[in-house]
Amino acid sequence: MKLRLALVTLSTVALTAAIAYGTASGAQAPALSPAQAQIAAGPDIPGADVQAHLAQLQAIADANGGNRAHGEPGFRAGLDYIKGALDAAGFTTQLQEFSAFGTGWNLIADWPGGDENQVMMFGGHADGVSAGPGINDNGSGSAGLLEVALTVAEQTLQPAKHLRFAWWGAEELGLIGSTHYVSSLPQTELDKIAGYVNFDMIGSPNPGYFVYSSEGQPEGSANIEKMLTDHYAALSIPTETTNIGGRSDHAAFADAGIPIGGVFSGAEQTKSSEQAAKWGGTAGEAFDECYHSSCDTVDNIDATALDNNSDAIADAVWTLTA
Ligand code: DPN
Ligand code: CA
Ligand code: ZN
Repeated sequence: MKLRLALVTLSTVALTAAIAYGTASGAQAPALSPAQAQIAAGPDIPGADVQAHLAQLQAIADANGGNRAHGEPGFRAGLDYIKGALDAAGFTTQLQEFSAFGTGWNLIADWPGGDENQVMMFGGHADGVSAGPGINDNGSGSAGLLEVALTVAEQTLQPAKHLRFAWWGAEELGLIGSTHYVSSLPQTELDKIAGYVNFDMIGSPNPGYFVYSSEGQPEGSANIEKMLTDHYAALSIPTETTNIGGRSDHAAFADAGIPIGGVFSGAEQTKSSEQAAKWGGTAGEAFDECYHSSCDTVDNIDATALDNNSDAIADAVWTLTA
């Protein structure tokens, strides 16, 4: 009954959105109205709140030699900012130290409660390259995850599964932090992880809406792909699947047989004219012209993509832990 009502509301909203925004080429993917955002199980995350975290990460980079790279002071300062906010909100946090090209840390944040035998994880990397502040890569995923975690606390979410967030270190040096985390867990603990959803670059300035393909991934990944795809479809935001292979922190989980998924707004690849027609933005230019460079600042963010993808994180957290 509840489900049927939700579906009716959903298709009405989808239809309205399709009429309102049409398929005019060059149109921006719409920001969600509060009514649209409500059709998701998860709450509407205000984009401005995510941007406020990005401004903090930018300021931290500015105060620490211009970056948040592994082995540099800006990395730990950024991680401490995230940890401080989570601690104040009631998360149980832990810094997992590892050493590779110097000392690095993963930040693991557990939300108390839920079935400890079914752990659902959501994460992204907190380090950047040394060339710049790393705001889209991956301040964006880090900030979206943080704001969703703070909303979990605000709403005292009581998920059926146990909810765990992670901010990884040393991704840019070869997925070192996430690989260390997975290899540090005994098989009995790995068996309890129901899934891992990754958010690496979610506010690209010339954005695409990519959902990680479940093809060739562990069984169960298709459910995550479908949930994310359905989220955007309900909002009339077209998506493409992407085979990102081993390019981010889901890889170690996939190698351990854990279901994975994720969302990505594009990096150095060029947006095609077909993609520009459905997503807006500029064909023939990279999704992120500032990928891994000094200009990956707060100005290198599409506010609408950041907001839409943060809402997708929230929906994923609420839906996949239920
Ligand atoms: N792994 C990303 C980076 O940090 O450089 C780039 C990337 C993310 C590529 C997601 C593909 C998919
Ligand atoms: Ca929102
Ligand atoms: Zn990245």
